[in-house]
Amino acid sequence: MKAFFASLGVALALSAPALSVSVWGQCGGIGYTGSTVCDSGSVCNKQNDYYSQCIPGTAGTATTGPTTPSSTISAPSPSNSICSGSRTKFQFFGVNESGAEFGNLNIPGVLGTDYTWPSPSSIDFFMGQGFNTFRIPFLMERMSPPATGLTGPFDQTYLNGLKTIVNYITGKGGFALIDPHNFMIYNGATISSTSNFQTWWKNLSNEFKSNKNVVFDVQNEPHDIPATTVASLMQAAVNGIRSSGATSQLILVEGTSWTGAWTWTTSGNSQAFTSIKDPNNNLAIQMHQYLDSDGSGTSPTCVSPTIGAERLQAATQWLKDNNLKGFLGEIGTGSNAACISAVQGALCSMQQSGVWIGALWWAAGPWWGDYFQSIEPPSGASVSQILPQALVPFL
Ligand SMILES: *[C@@H]1O[C@H](CO)[C@@H](O)[C@H](O)[C@H]1NC(C)=O
Ligand SMILES: CC(=O)N[C@H]1CO[C@H](CO)[C@@H](O)[C@@H]1O
Repeated sequence: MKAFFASLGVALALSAPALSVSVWGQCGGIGYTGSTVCDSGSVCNKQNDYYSQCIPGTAGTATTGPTTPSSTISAPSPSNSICSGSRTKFQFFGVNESGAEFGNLNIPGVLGTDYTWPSPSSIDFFMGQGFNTFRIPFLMERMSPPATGLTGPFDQTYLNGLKTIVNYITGKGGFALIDPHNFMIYNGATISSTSNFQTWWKNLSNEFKSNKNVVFDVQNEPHDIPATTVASLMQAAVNGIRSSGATSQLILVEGTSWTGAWTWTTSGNSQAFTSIKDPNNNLAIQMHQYLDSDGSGTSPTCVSPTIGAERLQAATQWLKDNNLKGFLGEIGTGSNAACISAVQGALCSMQQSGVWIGALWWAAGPWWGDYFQSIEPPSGASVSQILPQALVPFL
């Protein structure tokens, strides 16, 4: 595999400047060295300083500016050279916005030292690209201080921090996922009381019930808990959320085994989650998928250029068979040719299937530094290539 990519890379590098660029291909941007000439019938359109793309049209018909790609490919069944055939657009497409869950060893921790909230300018950047959805991880121990527990009062300062960023997003027409990023562990112990967990969600959803653009993400990545136990906790939360009066919002439930898509049908989740019910009928199954060898998202090396679609295949079939909708809450990779193809393949297979309603990159957030999956503008590692080549084509 290594040798194959090395020689393919050389071949492309040598031949690219002599050829014109096919539609949807890159034709300019900082650091780009390939051809700037588009195939006939398409024109080179600047999206940002890092990326210009060949889009259908002739000089004068194509408009410029960062929102062009989304309006250009927003036809009901978009088709292009990256992903052919009939596709269903994602209703929700965006990024995770990390920060408030940082410093989890320091409870409650200090705002600005141990944790932070997402930057409004980052939200603006992604909305300018045409993205509409932001997942906001936070810690349950900061929201509900351990001294008074899951059924006690919320920390008003932390709750207000969450509300501020949520309102910023939804005020601009975006969707905000409220994500207790606790792996089903609260204050050092696995959550086992469905009743307390239900009360916690009933109380929290009550705070957001008047905002229809809020999405309730019941719990991030439970693991080392039987799938049936996780499904019971999720069902209790769904019932709690609806009983608070939050009846219109989308709810996302996650399974055990870090809610991995590639292990969905072997972890027990596929059996445990077929009977999940939402009294208000607006629920999807959130899964996560990384494309490195152990599926953890800790290596920038992807297994192959086709691993994305391959790892989603069984879960997609399960969603179809059970008439359920999926939501890919985390996908992330390194910025290299194999990974770009693998992400394109994953998102393409999802849109072709019609059963996935959304996808989010892991992760934006102000404190990632040089993390290889950071998509925080202006210069996170995933901004220059992944964003334009593997995400924007799926708006
Ligand atoms: C949480 O819900 C319980 C049960 O409905 C209620 O007794 C309690 O006052 C609520 N607490 C908060 C902080 O909303
Ligand atoms: C990319 C990333 O941070 N992924 C995290 C997702 O969740 C798993 C499970 O806890 C973490 O190990 C990963 O670091």
